[in-house]
Amino acid sequence: STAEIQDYLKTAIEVAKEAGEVVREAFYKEKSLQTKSNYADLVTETDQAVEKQIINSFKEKYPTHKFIGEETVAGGHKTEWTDDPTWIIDPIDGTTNFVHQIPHTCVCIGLSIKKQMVVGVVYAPILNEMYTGAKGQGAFCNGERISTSQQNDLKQAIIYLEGGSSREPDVLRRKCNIYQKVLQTTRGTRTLGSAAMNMVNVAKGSGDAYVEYGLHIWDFAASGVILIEAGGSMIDPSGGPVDFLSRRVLCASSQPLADQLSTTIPEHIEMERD
Ligand code: LIP
Repeated sequence: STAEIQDYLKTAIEVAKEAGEVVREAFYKEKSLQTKSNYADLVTETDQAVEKQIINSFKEKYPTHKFIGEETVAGGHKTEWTDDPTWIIDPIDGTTNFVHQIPHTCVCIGLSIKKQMVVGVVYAPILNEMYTGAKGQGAFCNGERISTSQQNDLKQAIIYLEGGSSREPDVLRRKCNIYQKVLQTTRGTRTLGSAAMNMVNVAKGSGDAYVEYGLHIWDFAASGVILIEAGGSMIDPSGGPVDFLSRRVLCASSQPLADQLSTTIPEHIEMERD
């Protein structure tokens, strides 16, 4: 019900604020850091501590709910996404930014029910930006309504792209081809270093589209609700409906722009599914 969703959103905002405090506190300090799949895939003690804190807060309030958390999965738990209410958590999206004191870093909390995203909160504590969205209830930044640019001409559009953390030569070669084609056909490209920050920026009309291959459900589940509630479109890069476990996403200010970008991309990289 709407009242239930309102309650979930309110709780998610409170939990994200508490988590953001911890991120802010740690931001300018020395970090204790480890690598995950390779030397470019980072995790800090703060990512792990914040994820535990977030999960514990939700467990207290909603003991039957399930969780998918970036660092829990990194710790060896397979991503299991069921119809149960599931909190999808990235304690720090933009971990590399966090490590290098680049302010585009955020806490992401999404809620799915029957595998439909219903609530999304993205809190960027260094930038002081709290983005929120709930199904059918609009998207907001710091309480103000936001909406996409509605740009529908690729030649006038700014596109966010990410290098990502894969260092496999074949993946990098394909990404460079995509980069060249996108740069060729648009007004420009940008990289914020965080999937969620790219998406909330498209949601508020700061730039027009974003495409990435190699990310995970926790990087784009929460921000996806915000983008859609702001009037944007989110699809699989090859054109069909978005698939949260496929590790790829294309977002745009409008459906025509999403379609144009999808058909412009020379090849759609297949990633190993989550
Ligand atoms: C990051 C994503 C980003 C991607 C990075 C990384 P993390 O998430 O937000 O889009 O390019 O490789 O996956 O690891 O900072 O939560």
